[in-house]
Amino acid sequence: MNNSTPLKFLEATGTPEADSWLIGIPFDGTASFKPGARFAPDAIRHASQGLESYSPYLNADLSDFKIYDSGNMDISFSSPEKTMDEIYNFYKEVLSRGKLVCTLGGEHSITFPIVKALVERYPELKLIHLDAHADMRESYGGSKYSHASVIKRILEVIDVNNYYGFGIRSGLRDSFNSLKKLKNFYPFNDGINRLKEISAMIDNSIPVYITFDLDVLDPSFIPGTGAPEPAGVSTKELLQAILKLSKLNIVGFDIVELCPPCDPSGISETTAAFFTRELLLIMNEKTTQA
Ligand SMILES: [Mn+2]
Repeated sequence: MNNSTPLKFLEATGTPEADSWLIGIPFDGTASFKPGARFAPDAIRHASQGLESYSPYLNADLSDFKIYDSGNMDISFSSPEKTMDEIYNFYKEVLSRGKLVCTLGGEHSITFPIVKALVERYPELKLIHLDAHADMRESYGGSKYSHASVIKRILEVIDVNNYYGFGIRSGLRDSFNSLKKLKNFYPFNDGINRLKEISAMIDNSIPVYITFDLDVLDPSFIPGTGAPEPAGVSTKELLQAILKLSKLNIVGFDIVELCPPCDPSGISETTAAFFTRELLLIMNEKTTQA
């Protein structure tokens, strides 16, 4: 951890003893199209200052919970393998202390080492994947840890029946053919509608992790992503679906692929901060009710 990030996410002013940790991973070392996700964690924290800590959608306030913003991980840029090891080791340690983990990426490759650490703690972990892209390439740009391979790697460490993919609308034919064989693959914008039925699909006692690639949204709502893909859902449509996650036992989530330099308007980082607030509240509320 370095301490060069004085700005915290909204009311995430807790100490390391807090139940929830918010962790920035400023990594974009495998970005295949537009780099810049390394700037996302701090951009999200900055944009959060323009939002309220209270969500009228959930009637909940971040100040009701203890959340520790641990700053950004001090990661290597020399090789993706090394970075993946650093992330895995860090999350193993944090999870051994029983923390819930909210991660601000960074590009999507960071999700693999997090899920690897999580599934060792929660073997029955279910993964909810929101994305425009399949991310099922065996390797890309010379690395099997590319952001374009993250779901391929994850399906090697979790039971494929524990994977739930929503909104995917881009990928190779082979990637779609592989995903279509899975029990819980809900592509295109209709898949986001199916997300509204998630509490009927997953029992509320089972640990759930959400990996939220912001490019699942239409680029007109969020132009600041590393690989924009047209014909996605609106912010409002996605919010309506995400609010339905509140019945689940969420043990962590990440928000990835924000590319602040790709959107000088700042709307994209505000949108990322908005969904971070909603998911933080959803994750913490369930814990409090339990
Ligand atoms: Mn994507």
